[in-house]
Amino acid sequence: MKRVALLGMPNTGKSTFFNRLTGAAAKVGNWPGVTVDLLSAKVLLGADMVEIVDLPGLYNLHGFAEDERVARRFLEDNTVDLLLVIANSTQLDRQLALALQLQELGLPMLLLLNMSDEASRLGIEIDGERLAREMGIEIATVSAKHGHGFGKAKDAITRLLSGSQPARKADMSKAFADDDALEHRLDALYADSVRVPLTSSDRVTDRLDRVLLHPWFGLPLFFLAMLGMFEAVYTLGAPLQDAVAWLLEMVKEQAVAPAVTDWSPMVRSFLLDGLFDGVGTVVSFLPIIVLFFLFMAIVEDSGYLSRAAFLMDAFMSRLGLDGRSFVMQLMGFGCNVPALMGTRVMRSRGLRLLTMLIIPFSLCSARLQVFVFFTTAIFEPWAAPLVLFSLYVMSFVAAFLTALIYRSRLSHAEPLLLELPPYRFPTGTQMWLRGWREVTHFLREASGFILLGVLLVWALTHYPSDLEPASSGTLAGQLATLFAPIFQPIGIDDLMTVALLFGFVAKEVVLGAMALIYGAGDSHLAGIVAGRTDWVQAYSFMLFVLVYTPCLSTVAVLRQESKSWKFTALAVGWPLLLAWLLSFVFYQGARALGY
Ligand SMILES: Nc1nc2c(ncn2[C@@H]2O[C@H](COP(=O)(O)OP(=O)(O)OP(=O)(O)O)[C@@H](O)[C@H]2O)c(=O)[nH]1
Ligand SMILES: [Mg+2]
Repeated sequence: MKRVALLGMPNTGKSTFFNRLTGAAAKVGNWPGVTVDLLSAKVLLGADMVEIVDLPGLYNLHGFAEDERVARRFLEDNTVDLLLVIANSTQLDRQLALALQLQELGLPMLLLLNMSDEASRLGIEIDGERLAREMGIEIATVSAKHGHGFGKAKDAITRLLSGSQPARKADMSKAFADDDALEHRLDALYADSVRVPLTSSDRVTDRLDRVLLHPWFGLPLFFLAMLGMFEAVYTLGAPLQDAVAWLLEMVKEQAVAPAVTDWSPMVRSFLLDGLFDGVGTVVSFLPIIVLFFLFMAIVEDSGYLSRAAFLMDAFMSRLGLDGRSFVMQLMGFGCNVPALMGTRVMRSRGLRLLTMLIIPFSLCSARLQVFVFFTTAIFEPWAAPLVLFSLYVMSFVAAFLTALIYRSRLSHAEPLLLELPPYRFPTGTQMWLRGWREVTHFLREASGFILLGVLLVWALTHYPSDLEPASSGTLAGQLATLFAPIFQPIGIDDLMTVALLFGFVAKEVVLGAMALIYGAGDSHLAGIVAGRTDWVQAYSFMLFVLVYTPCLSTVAVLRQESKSWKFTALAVGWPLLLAWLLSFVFYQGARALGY
């Protein structure tokens, strides 16, 4: 099969073009370093099935950050039929250098001048034909986001691939060509083909930045925006979640239950109280998750995250981190796994490990489910959002505390060169793709981990079968008794202990497990939990869920990215200890005060 590799500097629209060409849903975001691993998809071009590979952005071929290495290693190890080099038309003075370097590799190449919409808005004129002639390659002008020029670009790709030359490997020895000569050629090309008006700055971006990057108001505004976003997710999402729960209950009562009345009680109990309630409870949170990711998509794609990195950089450096660590932390609020992988953009190992150590404290969407459930079940409507917000604050407290403790052991001296992209707003299609990505991701998780977790909990709570489910004689009950000396001092009772143990696998399992343990679907679960738990116990439980290991996937990624068992052990052990300590202090403190 023919192979096309997408290369270019970070944040030039490679993944956007990839999605348009292949119909895939690769993650797109408005800051450098969104793609950190290679991603491929197949598409029919002309008569050939062609593999398109989306690669992490790279500044030049000598780069040594982990994500840049991914791109270089790919070129070293694979034959490529066509290099698709993508450049941001508004920054050709810098972007052409990489194109020239890549040209030296001796592979067939098509240069895409992307973001033509922004270039023309800024009044930048590019003589593409002249540039193509002088560089001796083919060039197409496109806007990957809006689609201008896409048809022509696709035709050019098809045509260049139809040549009968066999695929070749890049000649990496040429990658280190003479930089001075290259610089010289670049200047000449740029002067010949690009016209930039005297004032070409983006006025909207400048104006917005004057407010949003204000030395005093910048940070408070950012936190206000974040608070507003979480409020919105909560107020819009909670009713939707109730609606889904109600719908599932209807289906269970009206359709599923009558259909299985004749089956043996054991199988019926398993299907209704196990599978349906367990998975249903988790699925009912889907609206909240999707809403959350859509809001995140806006924050991320607008370019506001890069501003957050800029604003927080000074503070983060005091903790031994930098602005990018803060961005990863925020990314982690969606899911910790991609955030951990995102640290590949950091070159210093110390900085990378320290950032990886704090990311798992980010209150990810799986934990959000548990907290939304508990806050609505236990607290008054006016208090619930505040309690939720306090957990976000605790998430930062745990992370910053950890950084303070470990910064001297994982020190670094990597200066942060941050580029602030212009503000951009996602199109409807981009939002749709994003939502779809999250739903499919969630359902994949649901069909794997969650299903397995629910099955296990059901087995443990229902065996031996002659006992009351989840009573102290069952396997689950015995397990809880075993751990009681650890969890009693922090106010977590037997049944919730079982939920916590399974939460180690994935936080999505916690609510499913509770539904099984208490023998109730989502709509009844809240009442039962509220009857058995007071607010101090509930908060202690939430604190523990917030801080201890998020899920097995994060552990796997921590190991894979750090390549160190010792670090992985620290990244699992320390949060467990911290979770217990925080819950202990809170629980015993609150009880001592008479609550
Ligand atoms: N205005 C405009 N924005 C674009 C265009 N193409 C991409 N973008 C935006 O540019 C930003 C970066 O796009 P990505 O596709 O994530 O860029 P990338 O090159 O894959 O970035 P990395 O993976 O970080 O290297 C996103 O906000 C896109 O919506 C375009 O043609 N015009
Ligand atoms: Mg990308």
